Amino acid sequence: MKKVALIFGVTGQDGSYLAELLLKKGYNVHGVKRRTSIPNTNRVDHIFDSINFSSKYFHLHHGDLSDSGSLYRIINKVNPDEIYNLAAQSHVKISFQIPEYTSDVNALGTLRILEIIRHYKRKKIKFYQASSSEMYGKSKPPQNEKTIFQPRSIYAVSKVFAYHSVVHYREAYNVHACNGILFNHESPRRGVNFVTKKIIQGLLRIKNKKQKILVLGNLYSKRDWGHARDYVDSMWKILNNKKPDDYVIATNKSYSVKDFTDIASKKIGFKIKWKGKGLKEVGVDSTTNKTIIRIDKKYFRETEVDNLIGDFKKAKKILNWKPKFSLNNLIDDMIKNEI
Ligand code: NAP
Ligand code: G4F
Repeated sequence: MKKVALIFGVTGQDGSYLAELLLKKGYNVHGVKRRTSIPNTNRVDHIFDSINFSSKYFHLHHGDLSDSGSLYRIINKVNPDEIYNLAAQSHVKISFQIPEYTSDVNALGTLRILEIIRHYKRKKIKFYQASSSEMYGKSKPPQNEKTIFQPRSIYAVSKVFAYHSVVHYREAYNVHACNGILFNHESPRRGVNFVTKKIIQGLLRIKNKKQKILVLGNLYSKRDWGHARDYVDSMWKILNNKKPDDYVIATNKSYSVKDFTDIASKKIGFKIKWKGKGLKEVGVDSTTNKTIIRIDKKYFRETEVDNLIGDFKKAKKILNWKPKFSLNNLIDDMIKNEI
């Protein structure tokens, strides 16, 4: 009998890679997509037959984390062995603008699924929650499973709620529920308004004379960037370990947004000279002497997370997980696919 997995957020970056991984492992994969006015399945179209709305082992269902009835209906219909909750309003900056919606989907959405699992009678469902390094906020690096959460955005606050709900359902109701505390991970499928994708897309468009300037926010925050392909592998390992638990998934290396820009621009064929300070700082292409990068305060956050470095020793020891992609390989992969 094939195992059945249900992925909330299957149309997102991670959901699409996870669906591929589970199909390769022989699962029957069901995914939940929300209703949108234009198609939102481009990341899974290659495995999904859009005319029949399903393929042999891959099926899509309409649902929404803010709609308990849809969650209940889908879980009952699919009768899954494993649920991966990757659905979220996942943009930190946007959570400052839509805090109530972000909390409803990310925090209460997770609780809604857990509550259905708690009362589910047909089998014991395993549950994976997409927790985030953003929860650490102000806590000094390196961050591990014991580091306290000091969230700096409603996105992070909503993820802290979801994290603790998972721990609570595990302890109070014996639900096999796990948190993957994933540090930033990117890929060719990354959303266009996250900084890595924006930098690579912007620089390539400038190179091809389709865009004149790349406008960024804070160049000095540091992130621990891995590849989404490596990270979905950890999700499966976390959920399929005998004892349900919580794990940090990271590379243990951190680079600033400026470092990332420098590495990517060199690979694309620019030699950037930085001039000026603060909002007046600019990146000048040494070959043409043209300013190709400038700063705008609209991309700054009211409160920033300055430095994230994940200590993934626990995942290495217990799950035998470690990242395969370096930052260089990640940037190469993103550039190659963008071209
Ligand atoms: P993503 O590309 O933004 O994907 C988010 C997914 O959630 C999409 O499929 C989206 O649907 C869906 N979604 C949004 N609101 C929904 C709702 N109300 N009901 C149902 N589905 C909804 O994010 P990602 O980068 O793949 O990240 C996956 C998860 O990991 C998220 O929970 C994120 O917060 C978390 N996380 C990400 C990172 C990272 O660096 N990537 C790190 C730590 C944690 P549409 O396609 O229709 O928008
Ligand atoms: O790419 P970002 O928007 O990612 P952020 O805020 O770190 O969040 C991502 O990682 C989290 C894990 O830690 C996830 F939970 C979350 O769902 C998401 O996937 O921004 C990275 C850094 C920030 O410090 C931001 O201030 O880049 C800085 N930045 C500078 N200029 C910019 C820009 N960010 C964006 N999005 N756009 C800019 O123009």
